Amino acid sequence: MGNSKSGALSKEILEELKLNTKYTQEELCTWYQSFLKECPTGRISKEQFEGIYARFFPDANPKAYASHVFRSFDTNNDGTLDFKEYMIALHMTSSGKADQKLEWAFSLYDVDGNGTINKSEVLEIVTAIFKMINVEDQKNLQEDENTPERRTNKIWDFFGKKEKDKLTEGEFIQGIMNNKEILRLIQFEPQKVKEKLKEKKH
Ligand SMILES: [Ca+2]
Ligand SMILES: [Ca+2]
Repeated sequence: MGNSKSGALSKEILEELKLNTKYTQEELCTWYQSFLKECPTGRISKEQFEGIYARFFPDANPKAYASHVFRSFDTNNDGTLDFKEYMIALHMTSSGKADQKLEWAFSLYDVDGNGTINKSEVLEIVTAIFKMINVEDQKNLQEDENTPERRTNKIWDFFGKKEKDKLTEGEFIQGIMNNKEILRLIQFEPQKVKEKLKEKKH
């Protein structure tokens, strides 16, 4: 309920972010100032968020992926990212702990948010990831993972699932812990995103 024009971060949010991210108070306040400069309303719309991705990936089509990432971080489901949601997103995609990242990955792949992942949800996210990979890099992919369908089949087989089966969060996380190949196949090089975000803010 703080006065958005004061430019100060509420103590509550500050404490929560200090608990849930690796950032210090000083860093968080600095981030908040640059956040307000970019988003004077204190909220990022889905279109703005997609715009950020579009700037980072000028040679790709990141819109679909960005919209899924946006959904997964809009935890109160109000159609915008506030500073807290944004910082959690930034922390998670860059330096979050492995188990936090896997929980986040689950919510990314659970497109309809019903608590399980089916094969068509995997295909939807993998298709969005493919739009981020430039054509030259796609040529270098292994044959059994060089289209969204093939990669989805491979992931689904790794999980030991049949066509109509579903994955629970526990199965999803355990499956990835047991097989690092799955981790490689389900993600889009978050490291690169992190570096680009850093370049932008500093
Ligand atoms: Ca929100
Ligand atoms: Ca689902």
